[in-house]
Amino acid sequence: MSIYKALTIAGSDSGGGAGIQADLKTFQELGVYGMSVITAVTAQNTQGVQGVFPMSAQAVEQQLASIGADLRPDALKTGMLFSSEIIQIVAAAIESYKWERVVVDPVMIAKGGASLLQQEAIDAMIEYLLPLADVVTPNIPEAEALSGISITDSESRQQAARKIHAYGCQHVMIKGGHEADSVYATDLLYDGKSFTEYSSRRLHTPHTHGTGCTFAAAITSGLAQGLPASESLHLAKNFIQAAIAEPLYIGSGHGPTNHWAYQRGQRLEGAVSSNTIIVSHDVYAGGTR
Ligand code: PXL
Repeated sequence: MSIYKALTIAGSDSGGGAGIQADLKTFQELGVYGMSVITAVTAQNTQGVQGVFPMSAQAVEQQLASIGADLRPDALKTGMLFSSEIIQIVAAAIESYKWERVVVDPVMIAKGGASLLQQEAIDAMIEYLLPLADVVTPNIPEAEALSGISITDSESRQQAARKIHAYGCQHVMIKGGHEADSVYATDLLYDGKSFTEYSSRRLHTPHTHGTGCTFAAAITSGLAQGLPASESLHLAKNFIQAAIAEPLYIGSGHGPTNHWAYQRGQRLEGAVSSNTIIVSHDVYAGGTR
């Protein structure tokens, strides 16, 4: 049996719901061996972020070198990178070790408003990291920050996707979780040629801490096992839908998603439950078919 290895380069969440912890749980659930390079330590719980402590450049570089010398990842994801210095170190490592199948989750701000990326680092992300990415997964505020386009409707979302794609990545997935639509959450994929929408029933719950990290980690797990990007995105959409549908109800604030839910659902039902059914369809530029 081949052991597929996935690497997360991200921040630690002491509360266990987001960041490195969410990524490693997701990798484990989806059958890939998880490795981590920690860029920052956050002190946080379900109530919010109480502290952010970036690692030194040397500490990040050394972790990357240790992985690079011995444990080639089959895919990797980046999450909280904090500064343009760390972004440049990470991009240089990806290039020099020729790591492939790169998912960039352009993490900027935590739910409560704590900054996880310095403002000037957005330019570094565009210049150094996005050209190396197979898949970039901004939410709507992140897509606006990366593209400079205010997203108000499906046309402006498509424009933003085109602009981000032009920075050099292969696939842009603009996530719809922050959208006003109360019935569906619709993500928009652009691969440089066509648009595809991935819709799922919107789940109304405050327990969505770590959703973005978990989604990107699930994509990375698919890519690590050799699935194409489109199938990895389907897998990730089902994984996150299950994780949100069955919250754990721990902590007094915004609780984490349930990383066990997808595999438990598969075992119990042998198929995706109605919560995890997703609809994907191609979109004609300028409107939905
Ligand atoms: O969900 C974004 C995110 C990423 N990484 C870390 C975080 C958070 C959100 O709180 O704490 C470490």
